[in-house]
Amino acid sequence: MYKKIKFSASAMCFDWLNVKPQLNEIENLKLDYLHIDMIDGNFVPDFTMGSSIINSLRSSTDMKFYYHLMVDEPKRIFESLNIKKNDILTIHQEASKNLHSDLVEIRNLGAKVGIALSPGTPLDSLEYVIEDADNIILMTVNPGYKGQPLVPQTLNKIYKLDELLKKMGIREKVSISVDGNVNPKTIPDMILKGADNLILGSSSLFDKRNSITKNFENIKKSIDSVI
Ligand code: S6P
Ligand code: MG
Repeated sequence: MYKKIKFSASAMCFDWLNVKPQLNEIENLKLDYLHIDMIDGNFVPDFTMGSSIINSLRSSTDMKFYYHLMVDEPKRIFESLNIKKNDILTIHQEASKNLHSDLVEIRNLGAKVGIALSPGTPLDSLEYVIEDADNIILMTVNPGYKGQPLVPQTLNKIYKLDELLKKMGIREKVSISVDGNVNPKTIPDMILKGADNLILGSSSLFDKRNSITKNFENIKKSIDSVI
């Protein structure tokens, strides 16, 4: 955490031939979460990490895990994950047939409860579940791939969600994550609009032009420019 902003390193953006040193570097920087994207080839047309890779990451680090399930009927795979207290388990509003019941199940597993919205999904869709969440991911790109351009309309969505949570008196309880093209150019506006958990991928922390440590310094500098 830096100036009340939390940081999540997106494991999908690891250089897979160089994972251990990268993981060590991230641990040394004391980032808040390792963000674990799971994709099932159905909700979005690709695949990422399965439970064998994820659970081997789990046994290599004490970092808190922040699961982002881009998976249809996500409750099918809850049991395959080695959930620990203080992990966040986030499912997509669009992917769950019985969203509220799945959120209750996440709570019962001991994880913090997260709901993700793709760029085209309105905030209204959270109306009857928002009180049950600890975290909302506003996708700022369409789910599925790293290195995509920002969907600019999502910036206003951050502001609207921040206002809504304040109006409901639950802003302190529910954190707002942004996911996709989060980097020193986009971060200042995202923070001014209300984002407080930055999911860092190929355009920032894993930008190959610099080391992870140098990239993180640049991310912090971009935060200094606004708060
Ligand atoms: C995308 C996924 C994200 C990405 C990350 C990529 O479906 O949810 O977590 O891994 O956002 O970051 P970038 O900087 O490549 O857009
Ligand atoms: Mg993600």
